Amino acid sequence: MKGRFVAGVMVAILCFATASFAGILDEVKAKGSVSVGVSGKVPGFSAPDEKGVWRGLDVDFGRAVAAAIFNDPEKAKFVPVTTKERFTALQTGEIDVLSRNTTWTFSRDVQQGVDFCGVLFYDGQGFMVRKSLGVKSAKELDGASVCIQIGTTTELNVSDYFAANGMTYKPVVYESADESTVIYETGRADVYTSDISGLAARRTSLSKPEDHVILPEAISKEPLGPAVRQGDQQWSDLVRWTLFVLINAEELGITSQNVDEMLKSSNPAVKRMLGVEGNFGEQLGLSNDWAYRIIKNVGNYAEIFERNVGPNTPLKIERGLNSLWKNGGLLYAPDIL
Ligand SMILES: N[C@@H](CCC(=O)N[C@@H](CS)C(=O)NCC(=O)O)C(=O)O
Repeated sequence: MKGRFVAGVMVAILCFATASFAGILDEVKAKGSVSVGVSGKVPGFSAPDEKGVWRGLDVDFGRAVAAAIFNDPEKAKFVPVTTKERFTALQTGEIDVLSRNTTWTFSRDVQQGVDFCGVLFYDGQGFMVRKSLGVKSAKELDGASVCIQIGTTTELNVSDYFAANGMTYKPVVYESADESTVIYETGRADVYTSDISGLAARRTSLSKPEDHVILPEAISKEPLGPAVRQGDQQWSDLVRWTLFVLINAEELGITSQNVDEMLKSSNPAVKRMLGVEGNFGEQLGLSNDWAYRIIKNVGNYAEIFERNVGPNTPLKIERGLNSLWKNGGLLYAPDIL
């Protein structure tokens, strides 16, 4: 009896151990797609276009992860999640990766069971107002009504900023982007506050974008990046190194257009990245051409940036902080060595 009990316990332990070894990558491979949590309402970052095709920087990051695993960016399945529910969606396994203009903060990293995998877009919080108000600086916003999305870093930053400047404001809170547009367009709030990239995005969806101005102040740091559930190192490494591939590919001059040519490069860094030398892909649980697949299917960081948010898009965002370190920006990725 005792022997049977011990054997039963052993089987249970083995099953548990096997189950816990089947990490997210194995699950993703088994289901044949990666679930990517996005906003869905931030043009340039994540939103379906007029044909229903998902577009945006956050979307393309999800596609890069799918390309690394499946050599097929279409294997990324986009799941809209609200600001409030995004971390729960990650913890419950509803999504495998969160790629949703999400700021890396201490409490999210340490308390919420979330692991940030780097910074995809360096941003700051700003303010947008109607031009007709004649406001030129955030310091002139004393007494204003400000629309703020709940479950965001925006809430605390705005309260800190007004307090630090001895000003008051009337918060008008909302849960979804659709509500916010109505609140702001109908004049229930004087000011719209969010990440500056989010303001540029929201402005494109207003009835007369040219009637609105983004004020010059950035009142916070908003390092926006992809996140995964804490506790699966292999998965976290895969997502982190997907981001590093995008950045390093730009630095090495590898693009979706020249990547086949680059397979013949004599530069050792290029050879390692493209899997011509070494077994870096295998070490991640992927094939050795994982980075080639990312670049071929989705492009490098510059291509993704220009296509979705750059000066030739409706958002018209300059590279600025999101330039490579060599060009005076903050994009700096460790090497594949
Ligand atoms: N980066 C901030 C703010 C993110 C955020 O809330 N952005 C808003 C404004 S751009 C948004 O995604 N709205 C669209 C939506 O909820 O679908 C955070 O992580 O808390």
